[in-house]
Amino acid sequence: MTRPEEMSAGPDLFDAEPRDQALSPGAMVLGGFARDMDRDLLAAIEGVLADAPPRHLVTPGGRRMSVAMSNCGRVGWVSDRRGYRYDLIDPESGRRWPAMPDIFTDLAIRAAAAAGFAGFAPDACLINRYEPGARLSLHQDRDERDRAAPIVSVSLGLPATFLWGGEKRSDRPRRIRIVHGDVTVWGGPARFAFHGVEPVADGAHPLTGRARYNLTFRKVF
Ligand code: MD3
Ligand code: FE
Repeated sequence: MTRPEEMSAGPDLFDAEPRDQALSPGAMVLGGFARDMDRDLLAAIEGVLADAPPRHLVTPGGRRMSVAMSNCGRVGWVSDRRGYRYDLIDPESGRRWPAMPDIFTDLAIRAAAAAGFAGFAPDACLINRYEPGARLSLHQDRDERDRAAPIVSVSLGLPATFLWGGEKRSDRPRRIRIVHGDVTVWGGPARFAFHGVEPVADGAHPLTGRARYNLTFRKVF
């Protein structure tokens, strides 16, 4: 894979860290992997959100999430006072979730393959929209029935700091800076690590304004 900035500048002489980073077995940051598709991805996100607007879900404990969420694909992740689940139907509209745009599916498959997970076939894409101050507290993603498939995460817009912990909630998390266009893949031994997102700092991104988007591709069934 070649990226324009590397073709002209060679290695990242001025970066503190390499752009592709193996974090641990099964966990990998693909720095800038989605950058050259950013406008097309954002247009596709807008299309999905026009059909299934982002909403602040309520946790089973009754707390309103600061992140606004929506979904596309065969199934979507939802939460309410009754619990968390994947549902074929958007409870807001009573209709099926919007189809997963081809540009999403293609990107997810390519990123998974680049991280060593050939044959990834996502059936769900959760779309998270963060405004400044929004955060995601430490959690595990364990509602997916397919435990072998990785999760692919695509970040667009304002930067963020991922918190990436261990198998136990009490394991002290590492902080990982993630910027526009970065893609991360979590599978194998990293699949059930605790993780979260620190409150997004205020700012404005040229393409998204005061917002960060994260797409997570999952194989649920
Ligand atoms: C998975 N979203 O929606 S995944 C989520 O920035 C979620 O909105 C993050 O966590 C976001 O459930 C992006 C980041 C992530 C980090 C570490 C992981 C996912 C992971 C470790 C294991 C499994
Ligand atoms: Fe998660």
